[in-house]
Amino acid sequence: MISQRKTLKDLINDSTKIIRAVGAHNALGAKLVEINGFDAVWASGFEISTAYARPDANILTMTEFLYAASQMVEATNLPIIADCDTGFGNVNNVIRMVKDYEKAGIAAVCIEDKLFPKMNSFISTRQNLICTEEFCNKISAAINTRVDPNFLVIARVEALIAGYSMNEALERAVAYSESGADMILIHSKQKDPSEIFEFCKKWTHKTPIVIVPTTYTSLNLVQVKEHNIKMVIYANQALRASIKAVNKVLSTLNNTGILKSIDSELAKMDELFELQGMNEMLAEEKLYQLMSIQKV
Ligand code: SPV
Ligand code: MG
Repeated sequence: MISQRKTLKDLINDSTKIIRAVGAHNALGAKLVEINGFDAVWASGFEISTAYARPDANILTMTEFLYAASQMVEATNLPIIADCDTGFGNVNNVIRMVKDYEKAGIAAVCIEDKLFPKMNSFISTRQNLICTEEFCNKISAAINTRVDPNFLVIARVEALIAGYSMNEALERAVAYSESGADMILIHSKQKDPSEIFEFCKKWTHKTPIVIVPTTYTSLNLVQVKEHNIKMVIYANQALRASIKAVNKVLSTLNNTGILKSIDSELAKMDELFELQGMNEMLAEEKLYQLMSIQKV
């Protein structure tokens, strides 16, 4: 757990590296992110909410989000970056959150400057921000509460999502950075990356930038590098891919009534045993059987 945090810190300190994180909602999702060679897992509030079939609007509790993120810590060696929405309330909730997420072995938490209860950034209603001072207090509280300095606090700026000016976004990012945030996540819902690029060009602070290019999908890694962006989060593509795949298979099966018609669309059982760690379990079982035979 400590080394998962160290891994993330080392990646941030490596100036040649762009960190690529992928969203997940459970241990299996995190494992698939790892197997496919990405650097970190984003314990996405949107994904976890969707997995409970509940809106991404602080309907789930911190305990449910933390449980999902903790399963990911156990399942992979990758650093887990936990989407903690607004910090689940005010400064008092942030303090509890940091204590619990740090104890669970999470590498980083991300909090956003919206009013609690938050609303997903792609819904056009209720995108209200809290005032800069109050959010700075939340960041200070998070920084002062952490025990391990490698446990990172990411401050997410929602000003562009909420329709505020570029200046407001920059001023907020400066204030959050000066309150001790380790990274600044600047979010945008535009279809092209121009406002993100503008933000990055105007960003003169050393605090590294994180983006979530859900809507500006043409973005490539050369542009990311050119704009000095340190981390890219592909927040929900894995879950969206799986929903599409499951719907396709179930609709074919419903139409044909023959399992053979969907065979080629399915992962092999062996692949699932591998993901479960079945072979390691059987090897261990055998070892302990041998030990007890040797004792008699
Ligand atoms: C999430 O994945 O929960 C995020 C990213 O916060 S977004 O849905 O783009 O707001
Ligand atoms: Mg979220």
